[in-house]
Amino acid sequence: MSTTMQTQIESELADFMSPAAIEELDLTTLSRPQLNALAEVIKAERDDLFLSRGHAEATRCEKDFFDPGLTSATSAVLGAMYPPSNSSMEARATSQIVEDLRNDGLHVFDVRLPVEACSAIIDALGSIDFVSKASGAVLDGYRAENLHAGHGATHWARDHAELLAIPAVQRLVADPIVLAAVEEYLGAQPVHVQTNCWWTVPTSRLTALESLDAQRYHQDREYIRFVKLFVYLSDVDHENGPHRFVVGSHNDYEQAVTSEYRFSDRLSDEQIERSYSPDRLRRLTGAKGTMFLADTFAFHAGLPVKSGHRLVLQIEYANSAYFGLTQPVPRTGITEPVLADLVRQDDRLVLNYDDERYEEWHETIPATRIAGRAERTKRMVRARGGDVMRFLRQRANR
Ligand SMILES: O=C(O)CCC(=O)C(=O)O
Repeated sequence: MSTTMQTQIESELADFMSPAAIEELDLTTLSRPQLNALAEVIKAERDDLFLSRGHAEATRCEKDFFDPGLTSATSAVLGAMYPPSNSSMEARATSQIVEDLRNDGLHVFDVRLPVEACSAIIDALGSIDFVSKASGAVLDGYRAENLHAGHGATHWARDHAELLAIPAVQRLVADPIVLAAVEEYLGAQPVHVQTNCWWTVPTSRLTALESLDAQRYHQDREYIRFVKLFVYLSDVDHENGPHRFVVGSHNDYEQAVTSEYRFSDRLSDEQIERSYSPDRLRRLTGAKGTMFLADTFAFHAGLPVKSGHRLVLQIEYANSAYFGLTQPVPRTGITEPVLADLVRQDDRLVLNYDDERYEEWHETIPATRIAGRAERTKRMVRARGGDVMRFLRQRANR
């Protein structure tokens, strides 16, 4: 049965891969569900199936992507479908970044985003809606009076399109060095899948909300292979909740987990400290404008904020939009030539830029959907006669 599936896949791959490259994939090592998963991705890419998370769940292949063998094979196929276009000059300029990402899963840039660009972004954030993760409250802008108004630690930009409308953000998304490094690291032309921004403040409800606020160690598994550009838009020292990252754990995460581990599970600090030596536990402090690229398949977490607050901008790239929860953004409003040119060329980078899908998303997913998630949890817990905070605390400590 699997042999038939394997032959079928191999004959499809023959359209764009050499026999030697197909042999190198060694499909014989993949189980039947994994072959199914690979066939699904090829089909999704060919048919332009975009938001296929439901699809992936329906075929139960999502969990198979936690297997590095399948991820490598699929990434190699994506690399052959969308080969990187780097020139040798770019490759030289980005080789250290790529090497750091391969070895450590992390590269901290030795230059910061210039102060003027930070200020331009921060000014624009003053009139962008943010949503409190804990309460679902919508706050009208990153402003001093809103910092603590959402009753939780973390507040997210509601609509990625609003962030992408900021010219300095557009320039970052299409920054030639970042793009060349990401493409080389992913081994395929990247898709810009997310633009995020959030601020975090101290809260007395930390323990219960740490999990929800990504402040406990976890791995991301949003896309087949992906990498995130973090930009600090506030000064971040040990008090302001620096990002924590377990260097190299994208390569050896298995040593920290048991066989019951599921990719969305949170790990305690003690679990991580038992599995990795202190020199592998990085805390990323840095002045406003600090930038780093991180493969967050590695263990990572924010540190709860003790004082002040932290403001982060994040841009995510993936080798495929397959099974991502990608929020679409419109093409209209891309004004910066460096990104507008890629839109005009219909580059794979802007696959998720689509006015029609954005309109649909905008109409059907208002803030209430995000708020709805918190409301649903509360209703569920209350219906069982439970206490919401106790439930969240238990979940966080699981
Ligand atoms: O806030 C942080 O530093 C953690 C962010 C995080 O978990 C993520 O971007 O996947």
